[in-house]
Amino acid sequence: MIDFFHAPGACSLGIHVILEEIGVDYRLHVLDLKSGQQRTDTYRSMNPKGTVPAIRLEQGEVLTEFQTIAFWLAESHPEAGLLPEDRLARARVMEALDYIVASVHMRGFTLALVPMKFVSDPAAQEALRAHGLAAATEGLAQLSETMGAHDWLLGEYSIADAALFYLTVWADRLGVELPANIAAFHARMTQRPAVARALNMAATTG
Ligand SMILES: N[C@@H](CCC(=O)N[C@@H](CS)C(=O)NCC(=O)O)C(=O)O
Repeated sequence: MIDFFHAPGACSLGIHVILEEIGVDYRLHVLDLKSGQQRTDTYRSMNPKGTVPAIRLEQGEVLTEFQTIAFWLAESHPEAGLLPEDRLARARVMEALDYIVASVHMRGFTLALVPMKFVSDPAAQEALRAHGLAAATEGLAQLSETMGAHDWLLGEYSIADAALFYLTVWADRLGVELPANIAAFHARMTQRPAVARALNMAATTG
């Protein structure tokens, strides 16, 4: 069975959605990031980066990094249809995933949510927060262009939608207004049984 390391309110929500979508058996390990459980020796002996998401496979191999975990899960469960078969379409999914995680999350939302991790001066924190919010807003506008009139980011539902979903949850938390098509996407996502299960578990484990 897969062990899944997750924290309420973190980007690991996207991996939680993917695990529920593919319907695989997994053990949920909930970490409290505020109290620093990700930095304990026990956790770091498994994932030295001290981050979530992480998964430990049945054979003991540990996978970290959102894009890698999402790809591995989708690739291992082709019947779930979370990665297209066409090579260019698969590349487009990876392109979107990388933009969401490496750019919009790490260079936008992270700065807006936790500026205190980077600078101690309160005025500098405010400046960083504003910069992060602007980058997050710009990223969501780019993703809105990509989605256009489709129901899902790239037309067909994929692992990129699970990643976009956690951004929309963070936008809501920060009061960032979503472009209309992304707001409709967020509502559509919450109607999916897999997403509802992940959100319910987050509510009961938070
Ligand atoms: N590049 C990593 C980023 C993961 C990441 O930033 N995770 C955050 C939660 S959203 C985390 O674990 N933060 C804990 C910490 O920084 O102490 C990935 O793609 O998985």
